[in-house]
Amino acid sequence: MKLSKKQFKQDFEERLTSKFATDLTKAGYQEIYDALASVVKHYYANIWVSDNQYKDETGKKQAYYFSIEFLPGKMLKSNLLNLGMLKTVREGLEDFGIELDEVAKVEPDMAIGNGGLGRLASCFMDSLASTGLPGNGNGIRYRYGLFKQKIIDGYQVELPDSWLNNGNPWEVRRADKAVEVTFGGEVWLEDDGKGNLIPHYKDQERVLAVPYDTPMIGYENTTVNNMCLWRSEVPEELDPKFQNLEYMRQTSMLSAELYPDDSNYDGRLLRLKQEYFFVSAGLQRILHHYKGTQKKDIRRISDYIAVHINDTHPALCVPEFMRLLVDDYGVGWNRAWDTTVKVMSYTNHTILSEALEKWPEEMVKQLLPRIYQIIVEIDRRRTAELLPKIGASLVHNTRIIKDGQIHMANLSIIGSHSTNGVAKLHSDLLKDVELHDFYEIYPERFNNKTNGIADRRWIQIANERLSGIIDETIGKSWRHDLDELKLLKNFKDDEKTLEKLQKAKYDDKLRLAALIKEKNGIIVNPDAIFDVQVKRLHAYKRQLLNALHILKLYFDLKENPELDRVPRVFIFGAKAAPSYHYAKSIIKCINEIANMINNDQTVKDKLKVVFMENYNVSLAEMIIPAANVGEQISLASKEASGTSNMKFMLNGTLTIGTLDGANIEIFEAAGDGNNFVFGLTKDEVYEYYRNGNYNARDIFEQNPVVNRILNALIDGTIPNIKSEGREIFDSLTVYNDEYFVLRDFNDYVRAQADLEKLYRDPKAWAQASLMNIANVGRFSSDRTVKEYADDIWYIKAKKE
Ligand code: 7GP
Repeated sequence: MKLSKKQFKQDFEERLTSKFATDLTKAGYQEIYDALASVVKHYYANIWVSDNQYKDETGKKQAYYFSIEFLPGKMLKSNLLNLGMLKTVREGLEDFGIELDEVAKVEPDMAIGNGGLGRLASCFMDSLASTGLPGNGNGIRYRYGLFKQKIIDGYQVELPDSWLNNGNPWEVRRADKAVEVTFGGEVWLEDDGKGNLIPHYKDQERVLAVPYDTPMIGYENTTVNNMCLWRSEVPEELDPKFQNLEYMRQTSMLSAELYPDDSNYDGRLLRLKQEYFFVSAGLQRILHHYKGTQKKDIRRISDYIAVHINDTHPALCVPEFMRLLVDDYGVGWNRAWDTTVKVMSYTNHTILSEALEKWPEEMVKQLLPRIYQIIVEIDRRRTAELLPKIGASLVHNTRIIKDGQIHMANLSIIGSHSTNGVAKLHSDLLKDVELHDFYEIYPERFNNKTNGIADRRWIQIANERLSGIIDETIGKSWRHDLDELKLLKNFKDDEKTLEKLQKAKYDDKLRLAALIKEKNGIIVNPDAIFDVQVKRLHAYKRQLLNALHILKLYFDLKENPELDRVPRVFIFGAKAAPSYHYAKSIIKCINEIANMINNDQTVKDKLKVVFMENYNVSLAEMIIPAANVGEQISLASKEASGTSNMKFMLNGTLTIGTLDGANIEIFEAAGDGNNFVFGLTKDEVYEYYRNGNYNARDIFEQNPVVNRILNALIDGTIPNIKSEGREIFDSLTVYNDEYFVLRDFNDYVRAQADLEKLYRDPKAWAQASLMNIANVGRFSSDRTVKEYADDIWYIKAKKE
């Protein structure tokens, strides 16, 4: 959008005064931020309106991405960038003596998601809009986002994230579009005399679902999609039975908290309620809109609408869509089923069995009686149809209702036309192992969609310096098409370009070093290798392997302080799930190891360890550009894809990693020698599973280095980790090291040494870094969403 600096300054000043009855001399940052956001909203509002009109008039097919989590981070700069006014606004504010980056700090991180799955959903939102694809989000507007992490005495402490306290300037509350979602009560079917079974209800609990729309603005185009988030409220006219405080409390709880504590029955029930709540509200709105604006035959809806089930949390889309079609819109069962399967598609994001959702039949029956009936009917019909064709064992293994549980992945696969994994290796594992029985029955439904990242946020916003250098070197076309970065390959031997890249990295390291000093009070050496592991804390991601290697380096230096070592700064960022005890013990150990090492004068600045608290999207934007090395060291087969690996690659960071998830595709794309690969392969891991012959205790006893390090966990060498050190020691030596940390240790040490060797040759390192950037194109989520659009959703991009 064309906007002059003069116009902007005028609009901004006026808005500041009209909104807050103040002026530039007195306004605080919160007021400045709100006024600025409000001006920006004014700029995009018309584009949003026209794009909605365009969508309604053309009636083109749209996709709806149902996700119980989104992790957008801050939106101010990304909206400005996408509207093409970042520079103008920055300069306009500068004229007033205001720093845009200071204003941006006021915005809370929108964190209504936990990690990879939620962040991917937000990358997709950005990419859908930026590629002109009509694709919208549907989720929950949690009052409290992901907890804020504090580190106190080395322990993780969780604080509530009340991100809405100062309002949210980007959202629009659409009270007119509220719908009702119902729970519990009784349902029975009565024949209407024409042979149709009509459901009748009694004593249902009604909840009002109010949508809040947030625009998803495309990058320098005219597409604005919608992320619709639902808030639960008490309906105005309430049955007397529900006019009590407990009901009010429960209703507001529904959209209060991201992932309620699921260690007790009430917490689990609440989670199931949340799942149905946003599914039902979202589908109702889609259908109202379809009937209202398009006036088309409901039986042709699959030509106009695609609904995506992001992991199994929205799996109730399948029976709810059936309910709406059959009960509310009078479509016959067979036609409705055919339509549902065409409309729905499903992505699996993990093979870890604890994440495969199942709900007790009884719970579903009581909370969602009609949905339960429909699931039973889907299961019954399918079983009757398939038994004669494929035999009892395959049918049994793939049933939706089994052992008193409703299996949500089974429901998702059966009720949709597409099931995909998120990287090649992961999709193969789904076909060959985890979901093999389904693959036998529905081979055509299985496909791969390797993840990607919204490159605009992860380089144009996070790393303006590097972006500028790339512009100078190859022009700006890469900003619209990340594949264009391949032009950088022509500069692999160009000393000037390599120097500039090195300088940019160094400056980003200085920026991070300053932040580390401010937040952690630790002074780090910017010439050191910045070696970063940032992601959720989980045993399979093996932060522990990283920590054990740090201990090795430390003991080496203690023994020989003059050792010729490239200085290292190890940086961690990780939240542990509040009830995940073992993960919290690892955080405590890392922090105590950091304390011990950072305060030991003998290692000087050759080794530092920094745990940055409250890792989130904004912190990632500071840390990732400054990384020389990114750690992607999960046990092969466990990380479905990973996406930080792609963000690092984009920022010229070299990866040290296992042959897991998307690492494999990254190593392939970057080319041999440009990253550091180690560890067991997926096949070797499965070989151990088959033979049951892994023995971690042997390694502990026979490898003196491992022995020394593990003993340090329990012999008082590392202060203040008496119970945590013991817990971790036992997990490795008594409980046989579930994630093969000790098995991969030696090869990890070897890869770390290779890495250090390459770092001593700055030119070779810079070339490898350049090759990572140059080959990152295919990891743009623009590519990923285009594949979803072409192969799964059958939606088409708007032509500008
Ligand atoms: C994550 C996977 O662990 C990660 O490998 C992947 O990159 C990401 O999804 C996006 O596909 N999974 C989750 O965040 C998650 O919550 C459980 O999975 C359902």
